[in-house]
Amino acid sequence: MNRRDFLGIGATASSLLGPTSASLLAACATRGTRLAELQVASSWPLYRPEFVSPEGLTLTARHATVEIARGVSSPILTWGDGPVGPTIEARTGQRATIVMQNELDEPTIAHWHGLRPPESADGHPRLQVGRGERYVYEFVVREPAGLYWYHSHAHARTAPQVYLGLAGLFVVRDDVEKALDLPSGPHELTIVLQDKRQDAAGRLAYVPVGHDLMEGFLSDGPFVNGVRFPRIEVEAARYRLRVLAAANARIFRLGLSTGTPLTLIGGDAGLLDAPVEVPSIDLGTGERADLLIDFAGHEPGTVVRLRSLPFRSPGGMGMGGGMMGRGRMMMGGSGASAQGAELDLAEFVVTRGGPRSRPAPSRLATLERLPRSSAARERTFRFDSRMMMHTINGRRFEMERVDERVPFGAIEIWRFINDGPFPHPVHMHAVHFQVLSRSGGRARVFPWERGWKDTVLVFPGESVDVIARFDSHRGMFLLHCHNLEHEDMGMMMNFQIE
Ligand SMILES: [Cu+2]
Repeated sequence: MNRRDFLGIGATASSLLGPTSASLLAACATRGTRLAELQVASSWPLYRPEFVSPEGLTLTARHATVEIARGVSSPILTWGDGPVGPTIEARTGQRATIVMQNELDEPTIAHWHGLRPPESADGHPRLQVGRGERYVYEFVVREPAGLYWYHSHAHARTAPQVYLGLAGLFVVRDDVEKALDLPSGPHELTIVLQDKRQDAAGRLAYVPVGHDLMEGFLSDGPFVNGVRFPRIEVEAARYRLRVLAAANARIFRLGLSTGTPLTLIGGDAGLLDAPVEVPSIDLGTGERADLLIDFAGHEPGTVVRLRSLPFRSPGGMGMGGGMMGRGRMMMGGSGASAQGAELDLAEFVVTRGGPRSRPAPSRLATLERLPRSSAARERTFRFDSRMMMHTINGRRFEMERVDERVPFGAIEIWRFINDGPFPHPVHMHAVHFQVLSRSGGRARVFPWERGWKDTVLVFPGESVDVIARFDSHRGMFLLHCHNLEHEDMGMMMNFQIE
């Protein structure tokens, strides 16, 4: 990254968000601690965005001010009325006709993460539109039932725009899912996990400096559906909890304060073949988990916290290779807790008895497996971060440069190698993939990586092989790190399916 870009990020953010001086930030951090206690002490209900159809939908990107905690308002960016966008709900096979109208003071574009629309509807940053302009999307939703999402893919401005609210969920339903009779209606919860910093007045503050631009922008404030540490009232019944990790840089190790295992039924791009019980699930930005959680047997008044459990993350700043353990470790008054620090995200409060829980189905979906032997070729992508540079195979993103050419219909193995000190959630547009293997580092494929995926976490020292069939559409698509600061700073490349 050159110096002009470096200043560019800070300067644009500050014009949107106010003063940036170090002393003010330090003061905010001190007062922010008290603010945080206040906000946690009187938690705010979960924000539940409205459900909308993808047919004839208009999403207007605009500035707004909304309540993000009890008595705390903040300027945000939004595609609807709230701190996350409306939830788009579609059936497999349904046609999406969506107008994205830009009323921001800067360019933007929407990308449908996990869907595989044609190039013209994929939200490549070269398609971004300026204030007062619109972009029209037309595509068929061909994906299986799953939790997908949409977010800004603005050129070098994805991080601030997503952070400030330009993200929403895209739920796809199909007959396979319907036949399973999973918890639905009020017993299906969809949530977006993020972490955010606030200034002394509680307003969202996005001012990345120094290490924020290397590790990514980490914060100590847990936000769920755009609201700080919300309270989610539940019956003593089984729930389907569908989770998107959408922080700028934080990786969540999702678990419950009760220590109850999570029943995992789906991942990024649909259901697994069978449920699996796990103590916790690691989600990097862009990854999703479909869970069953049973509150049956809990007395009214019981509080169960959804939390990110502590884990060791290499690459943390000045902590001998990452911090471990309980509690928060503040980094230089910046209002951040380290990657891997424990963080309470939301609380479920059991308010009354509920219907008797049915057991989880023993079989879910039938998944086609792509064997390693089916691949026509392998390609290697090395992700590295050093000297304020984030690169893939030594290069930063260039808007029009085609870095790889893949024949239409080919099956290929793509190997993602992390040579640097920070984790990278690697995301592919245009395809779903299966994770074949992971060597180095954690050296295994996890249960939540056994279905179709579009994003995979690659920790330092790891090499992860994924396999995909490139048969959605011809055109130019993106491979990138979904750490939003890494992405904005160029850890992204184009591949052409031809
Ligand atoms: Cu990255």
